[in-house]
Amino acid sequence: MRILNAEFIKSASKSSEALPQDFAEVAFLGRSNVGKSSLINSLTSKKSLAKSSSTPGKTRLINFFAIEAEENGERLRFRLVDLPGFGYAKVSKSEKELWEENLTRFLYERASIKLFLLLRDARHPKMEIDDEVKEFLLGLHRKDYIVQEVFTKTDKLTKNELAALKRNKPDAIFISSLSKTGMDALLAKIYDALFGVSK
Ligand SMILES: Nc1nc2c(ncn2[C@@H]2O[C@H](COP(=O)(O)OP(=O)(O)OP(=O)(O)O)[C@@H](O)[C@H]2O)c(=O)[nH]1
Ligand SMILES: [Mg+2]
Repeated sequence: MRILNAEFIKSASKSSEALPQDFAEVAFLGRSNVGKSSLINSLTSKKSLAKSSSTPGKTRLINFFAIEAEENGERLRFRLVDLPGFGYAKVSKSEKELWEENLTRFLYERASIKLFLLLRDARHPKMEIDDEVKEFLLGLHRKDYIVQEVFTKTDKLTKNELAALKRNKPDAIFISSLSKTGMDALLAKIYDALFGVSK
């Protein structure tokens, strides 16, 4: 699959502000600073489509992007959804709780999300919070969706470290937004989850 065009549509702070569920969606989840927004930019080859920053907590809203793609001459449309990172400490407790409540409700209600990409930092593959989020996603009360782990920032690992991680996580996808690796594998996964033969 090849992405032809990508455009920002809108931001929402909660379900009630979200777009209608009229396209299949791919959601990007992960701890703050793990590289969600950067990955959206790499994947779409648009440098500043999603706002990324070295300061954690950059993305504070649910951001929707419209995608036009092509596979074997067939035109495809879907959306990418950039989400605020979890584990970001520099907001007040009440603000954090409200976010979490809004985000949790959004994830429960948003049946149009067919693929959850759970991003994990390749340098810290065993973080408990990431395992907890994975369990949460697997426990959503609906069918017909996929949870895919994606290890980010693989450019920061040595060849041997990366090989070992791949052995440990045979089902994961490994990407670097910096060196633009893993994009084809991820695009193939998105195609499969949203438009594959089983759909
Ligand atoms: N070396 C390296 N740095 C990366 C990569 N992807 C992202 N970064 C850097 O990591 C930092 C955070 O990236 P973002 O894409 O803003 O992270 P995010 O997950 O969207 O963060 P929040 O919006 O705060 O949740 C930025 O400084 C990026 O340049 C990567 O593949 N390799
Ligand atoms: Mg972000």
